[in-house]
Amino acid sequence: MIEVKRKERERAILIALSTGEYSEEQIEEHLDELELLADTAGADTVFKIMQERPKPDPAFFIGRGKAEEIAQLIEPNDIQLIIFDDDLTPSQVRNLEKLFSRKILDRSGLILDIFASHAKTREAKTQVELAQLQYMLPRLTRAWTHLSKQYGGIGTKGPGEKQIETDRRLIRTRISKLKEYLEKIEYQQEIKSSSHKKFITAVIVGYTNAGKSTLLNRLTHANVLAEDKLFATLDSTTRACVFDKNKKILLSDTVGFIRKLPHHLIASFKSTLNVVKDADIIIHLIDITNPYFEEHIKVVENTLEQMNCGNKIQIKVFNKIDILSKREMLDSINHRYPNSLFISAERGIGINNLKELLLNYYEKNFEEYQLKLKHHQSKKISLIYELAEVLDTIYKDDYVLLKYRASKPVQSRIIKLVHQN
Ligand SMILES: Nc1nc2c(ncn2[C@@H]2O[C@H](COP(=O)(O)OP(=O)(O)OP(=O)(O)O)[C@@H](O)[C@H]2O)c(=O)[nH]1
Ligand SMILES: [Mg+2]
Repeated sequence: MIEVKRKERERAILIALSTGEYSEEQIEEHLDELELLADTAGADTVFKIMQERPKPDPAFFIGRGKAEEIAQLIEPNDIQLIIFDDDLTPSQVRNLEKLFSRKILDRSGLILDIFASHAKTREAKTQVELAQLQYMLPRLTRAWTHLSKQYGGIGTKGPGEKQIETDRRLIRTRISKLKEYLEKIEYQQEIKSSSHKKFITAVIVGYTNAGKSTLLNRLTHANVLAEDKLFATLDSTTRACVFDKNKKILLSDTVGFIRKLPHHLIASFKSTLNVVKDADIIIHLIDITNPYFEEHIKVVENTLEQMNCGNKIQIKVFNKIDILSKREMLDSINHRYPNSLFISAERGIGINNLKELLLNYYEKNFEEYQLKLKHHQSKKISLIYELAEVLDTIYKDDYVLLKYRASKPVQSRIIKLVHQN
């Protein structure tokens, strides 16, 4: 990947189309969120524009007239970037770029750009590069590559210009290389996760900036970076959450969700998102102070559905109650979302209730067992080590006593295997 050094922040116009699907207020909120995304990517928003149309104009998305009107704003306001809240077709991008003579980005391109600059590990970098190439492939035109080279900055870093210039075929080859590499990672993770399976696993999911990493840190002293920024986390981190008497579950933090998350991203983040698939419990964390938290809940649930994880045990946990001004909201939310919890991950409020809930689940599903085996049955002894959490091993003259903890299905498996010859 080629990192383009940004000397200064870019100035942007944000544009959303109102087709009647969302209320005006909702679209304003989408634009506010787009502004936050732009800010994270390094752009200052100068204008936010909403255009009403029953459906997008195939050539100019917002219609030629409106586009020409906006073009007048560019020079006097020193605009470098125009960002649309919805995905544009390659031909809309071409037409608008010609008219504006500036870079055009859509929400997906902007999110990909942020992911590219936040990716730290080789895995995250590979996942982002794959998503960027797949996003770019249908948009590869001479005009596009020419313009992106000319402007640089937001939305133009990532898969190097070299590949773009050379050939689409090269990009396709690169895509399959990256896919191969990610499949390898996935395979290694599968091996790792099957050894994890002797523990109960929970994963924290939620809209970006809900406080997931803060909660992981609070429950496990993980020391993961948590900041007031969208997509601070791209990799998942797993740590043990320890209750008393050696009881523990494994807890993971993961990448945040957002509305209109590019589908290429979800597909390429498969190995990262597998922690969600493997989890026994999903902790769905919600920022209660965000006025649009109900829409966020829907986005997260839809994304979970897309990942075929919609039917897992889910605990809804409302976060940031320390700065909630309308306390009376809690009652109505409690009514609407029964069995949900209210916490402040940062201040440590309500954390014990969450721990209790997890412990309850643990105790319901995991029990302690013991088994006597002969010394020469070393294969069976190591099998128990593999499948269960061994708490104690006592060597006697004529037998070995194993004390261990396991889930009921694992225990039936152990009994069956131990009785086999
Ligand atoms: N007031 C308050 N702020 C919180 C609380 N929990 C988290 N925050 C703040 O919310 C911001 C986001 O927290 P993170 O833990 O990074 O959120 P995240 O969900 O991991 O975000 P991404 O990884 O970017 O998706 C940080 O500035 C935190 O300090 C809370 O209980 N109360
Ligand atoms: Mg995070």
